[in-house]
Amino acid sequence: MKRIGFFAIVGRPNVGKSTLLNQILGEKIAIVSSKPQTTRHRILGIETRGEDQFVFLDTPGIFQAKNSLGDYMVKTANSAITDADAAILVADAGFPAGETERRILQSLKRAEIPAVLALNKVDLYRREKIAETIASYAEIHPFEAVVPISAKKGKYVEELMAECAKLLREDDWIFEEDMITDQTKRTLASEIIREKVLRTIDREVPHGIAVVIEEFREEESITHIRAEIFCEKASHKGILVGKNGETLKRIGSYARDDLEKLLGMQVYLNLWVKVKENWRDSQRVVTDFGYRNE
Ligand SMILES: Nc1nc2c(ncn2[C@@H]2O[C@H](COP(=O)(O)OP(=O)(O)O)[C@@H](O)[C@H]2O)c(=O)[nH]1
Ligand SMILES: [Mg+2]
Repeated sequence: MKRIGFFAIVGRPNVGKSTLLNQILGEKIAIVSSKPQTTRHRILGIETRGEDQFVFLDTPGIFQAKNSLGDYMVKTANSAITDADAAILVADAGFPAGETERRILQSLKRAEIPAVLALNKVDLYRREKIAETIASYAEIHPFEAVVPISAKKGKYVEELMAECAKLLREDDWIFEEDMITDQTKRTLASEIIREKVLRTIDREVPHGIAVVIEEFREEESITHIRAEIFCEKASHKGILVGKNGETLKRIGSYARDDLEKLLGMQVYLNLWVKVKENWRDSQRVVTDFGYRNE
């Protein structure tokens, strides 16, 4: 008998939700950086094992939105919760539940969605500290299970999967057995480029970045990609391009490595930097850049 389950991966920004999803799938489909609010879209990851199909929804973290882009991200995260059969709350194993976690747990309770708690980054803390965190969470919510993990090191992720398997329901699968995501190559490409900007550049610049793929042309042994990187200020453009174009070159070759892995062929990558003043405040531009709720 086939089984399926939809799992929303929720939690505050930067706790390791996207890292966990990539680790489960053994493929990189969600970008990861040390900056909060890296994930903007809802990302679907599919893992099919034997008779079981797990569908994961990686979400932008839940936070206080300050502009139109933030509104889109928080809406996306909230709608993933209501679409799911169960939730995986990812939280830092070194801290007790905060305001954000409590709010998420309230909405899970309201929607009557069972939750598994994944206490992440156990590689950073002592056993006693982790035990304290487990106890503090157990007090505030009836979790189906609490699993300390290290998403980055791939530790105890199988234990977490075993707990998720208990929450599957008997039903037909929705996706083909070999499908791992619903994202197009184009979207994955623009996300990879955005990840490299996030990882290359410090300060406030990366938060105001959007990447738009202008051309994506696959030939037999090479893919041509032309992308525009939008930033919010002329001064940001200067930082992105760098002296003699060096920073942009670095971003480009870093991105090309991953793109070639993703596409399994040579990539010709052409990057341009453009300024669109304060685009995150404009509902219209945010939508144009592909951030729209159905
Ligand atoms: N030490 C440690 N760092 C982790 C772990 N999992 C994720 N991280 C790091 O935490 C940061 C945020 O990860 P990300 O997956 O983008 O978090 P998200 O915003 O919740 O999706 C990145 O720098 C990751 O490398 C872990 O198990 N241990
Ligand atoms: Mg993320």
